[in-house]
Amino acid sequence: MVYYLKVGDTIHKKQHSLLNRAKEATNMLKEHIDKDDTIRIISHNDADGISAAAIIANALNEEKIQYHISIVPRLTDKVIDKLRQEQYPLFIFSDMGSAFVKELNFFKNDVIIADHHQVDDVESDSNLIHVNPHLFGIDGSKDLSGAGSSYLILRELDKKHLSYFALIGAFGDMQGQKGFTGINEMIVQDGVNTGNIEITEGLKIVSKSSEPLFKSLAYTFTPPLPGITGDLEGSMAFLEKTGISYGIKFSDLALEEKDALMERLIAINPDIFGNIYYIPKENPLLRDLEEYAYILDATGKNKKTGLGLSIAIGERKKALETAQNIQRIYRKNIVKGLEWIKKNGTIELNAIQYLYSDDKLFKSIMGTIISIALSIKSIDSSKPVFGLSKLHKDIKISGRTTRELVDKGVDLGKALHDSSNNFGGQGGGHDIAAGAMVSEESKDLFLHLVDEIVEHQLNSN
Ligand SMILES: [Mn+2]
Repeated sequence: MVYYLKVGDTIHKKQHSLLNRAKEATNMLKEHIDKDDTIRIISHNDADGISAAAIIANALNEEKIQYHISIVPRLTDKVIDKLRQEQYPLFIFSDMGSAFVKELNFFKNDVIIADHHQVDDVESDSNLIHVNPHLFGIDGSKDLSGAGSSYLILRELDKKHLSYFALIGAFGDMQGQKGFTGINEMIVQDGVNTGNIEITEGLKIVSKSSEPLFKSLAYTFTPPLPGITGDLEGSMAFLEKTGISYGIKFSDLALEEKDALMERLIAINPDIFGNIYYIPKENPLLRDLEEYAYILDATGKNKKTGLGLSIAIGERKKALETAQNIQRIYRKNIVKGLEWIKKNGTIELNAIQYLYSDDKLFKSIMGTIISIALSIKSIDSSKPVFGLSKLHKDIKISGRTTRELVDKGVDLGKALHDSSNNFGGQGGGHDIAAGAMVSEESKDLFLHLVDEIVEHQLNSN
């Protein structure tokens, strides 16, 4: 008998398979919890990775289980070799690990990978459980974050109240800005059902009650407000024209001023009005999930992941103050980076464009500034863009493109994976956003190979 699944059923089936795989990981984790084992956690240093580690840490705290966390910028053979010497009965790799199944298969003890980056075609051994949406045909760049994957391995341990961290991770990886889809939607429902998330409609601008309005607007990087985003003077000029004092905080505006501002901003970008997801019981600075993600992002990008993590496991007051200061500096640097891009532009090859800087200031924010520059159109988006920065004797590459080019066949994760391997480097990630590292001397040849690969991706689609 032949029968056809409707689209909805297919999606449901994929989600079901993913949840089954997560269940296997839950069982493995449960065994170690029951034995009172100390658990080793390795996670990524961005907002998603910190959120992923925080979900696991909060869950283990509740179970009174000890753990040891390392937050790293990327997984390398060297990191893995070192971890392999350690005697922990269970290793959890969150928001990373999927590209290293082959290496992690060599671990004698148990391993769980909870990731959402692209996967290699490698079978996992019996003591390794690999949770990743891509394994089941679900798009991990859109529908589930690394924190989401980590949440799924804990969800059935009565941890649905931690679901909001999965969404903070999703926001950190630019997944929720236009609404949540797929398995992320189910996670939103978990948060709403447990009373940990509420949803309201409003203006999606940042720091409404902590910064003067012109900064709130200029530091609103998503959704983009061309002419205002990343441009403090542009923001002041806009407010002057609107007849609103730029030094006042949004939260102190009169109702009719808020309405006037909303109308003018919606005319620039309708996405500025939309769903706001918030944690009702949380401190005002962290209440909005998206802003929570931006604070974690700022700590991660400034090598203060310990601070980000401690906030996510409950530290407030001084920790939050420090994080806020770090965020202020971080935002200023992003504005500087955007000015640099505006002034210098990109260098075009056939199918890609790139920019290069050896300024230390930009090395940790390159990916962020090229994403924003694309969105406010200070970089033309018709070709994928690669930001290169110097890191000791290596070149770090961040690639970003648009959903339109992905639909035309572009896959940056694959392009950077294949090209960097060719030069003895490492790379990978998502179709729309990816990263790599190669040696300085291979920079030009590497760029030409990436260019050829992307050209081929576009032609063979
Ligand atoms: Mn991630």
